[in-house]
Amino acid sequence: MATDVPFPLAGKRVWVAGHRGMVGAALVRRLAAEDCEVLTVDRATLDLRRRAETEAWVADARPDAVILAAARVGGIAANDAYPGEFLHDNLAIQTNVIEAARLSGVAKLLFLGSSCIYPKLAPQPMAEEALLTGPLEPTNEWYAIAKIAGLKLAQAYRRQYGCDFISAMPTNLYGPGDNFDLEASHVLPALIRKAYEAKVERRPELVVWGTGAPKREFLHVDDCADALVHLLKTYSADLHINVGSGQEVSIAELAELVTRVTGYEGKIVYDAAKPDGTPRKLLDTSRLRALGWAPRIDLATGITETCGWFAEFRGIRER
Ligand code: GFB
Repeated sequence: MATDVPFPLAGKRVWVAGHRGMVGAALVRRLAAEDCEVLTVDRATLDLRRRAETEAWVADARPDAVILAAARVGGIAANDAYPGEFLHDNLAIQTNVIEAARLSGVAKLLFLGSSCIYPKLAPQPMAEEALLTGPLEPTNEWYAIAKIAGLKLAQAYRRQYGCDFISAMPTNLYGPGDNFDLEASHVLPALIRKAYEAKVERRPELVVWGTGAPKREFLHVDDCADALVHLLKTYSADLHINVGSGQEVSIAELAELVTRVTGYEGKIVYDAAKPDGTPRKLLDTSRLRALGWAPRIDLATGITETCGWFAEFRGIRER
């Protein structure tokens, strides 16, 4: 069966669900270069956890395509602290949006998952086939279970109803518009904020959670949005597709990189009482590359740009 079925966006109405988030905002920026109409709706107008309201909104808005970037997300601490919300909210949002899309005859839907769907000790790099081959990382199993259910729902709707619903699994993302709340954020925004604050307040130490040994792959959100639009326009099959950069660093290397870019000269210390999470999470992106997509933003450039964005956003003056 052909997987490269063209879905031109010209003249289409494309709903970006979750347009206020880092990924959704990047998608809106990326879609501005396409000849399509981008639809968005604020959370105050529509709570995607409410089924009837979601179905009514979609029926009224009549999108041709949906990119499901709305989700309850967070870093290792937030995932661990709010398992009920991470499981419930994500199950509700994705079930409601996918079912509403089916009922309204949406021609194409792209569901977004995460690289944490794969087993904690999956062979690296992790190919799409690694799904459901072993136990999950406990700190984020609630989120991972929700995301696995979402990709399975898209698959099930393809099979039962013939809906052209596909799924993409992005690696750890970063970039402008990220969440910089130290309790809820992912590692990169946390380190950027900690480094700037430590520098401004002339603190002698910057605390990094865990041992510094875990490795993570990072992809700039603008590269991610570009890959997602590429998949929306060209890919149509059951199998979810990994979206990554191949750029993997240890948390210790990442901390060094961030302190270099921000100019923080104090000491980096490790708080081993905080969890490391999964030891490694590198995606095998051969499929995406074979579909004709490659990343453009290297990690050092992306971090420098994100630091600049954060400094401007927070009104931090460089000296
Ligand atoms: O980015 P992060 O929170 O998420 O943490 P995961 C990655 C690594 O960085 C862990 C370490 O080993 C953390 O202990 N780390 C060091 C820090 N300092 C910090 C800090 O100040 N803040 C944070 N947050 N981490 C999440 C999942 O896993 O990744 C989600 O929980 C999702 O489900 C997301 O998949 C992409 O990469 O461990």
